[in-house]
Amino acid sequence: MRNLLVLLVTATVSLGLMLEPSRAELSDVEILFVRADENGDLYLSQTEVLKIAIIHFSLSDSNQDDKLQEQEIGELASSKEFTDNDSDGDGTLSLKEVIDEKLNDFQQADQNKDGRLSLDEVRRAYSE
Ligand SMILES: [Ca+2]
Ligand SMILES: [Ca+2]
Ligand SMILES: [Ca+2]
Repeated sequence: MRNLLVLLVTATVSLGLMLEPSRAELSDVEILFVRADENGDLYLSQTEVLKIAIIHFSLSDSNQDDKLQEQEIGELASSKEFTDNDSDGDGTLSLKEVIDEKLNDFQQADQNKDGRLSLDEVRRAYSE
């Protein structure tokens, strides 16, 4: 799950107008949530999660070969998660491998199985 969230939170988070000015500090989870919740219904649908993942995939794929090499995902690659997600073992992550992982994470995080993630569910997944 952590991998999903780290992937979603880009290095340069600029939320600007989307946040209430009174809240000085938002946790990473809240920032991620607001960014991903495109229709603003306070739930993350699979589509919303995958959309962010796909956008992030193309942003990370700097040599545009439709695979993520270790050097393209930086710190993430040093973890066991990289090798776990690399299901065909070619040393890179394809978009399909990334999406499979996201869907898997999504299902695990969706504790009440209503097909969407509430902020609480995302928080819980994040803290695991
Ligand atoms: Ca939503
Ligand atoms: Ca690449
Ligand atoms: Ca749910």
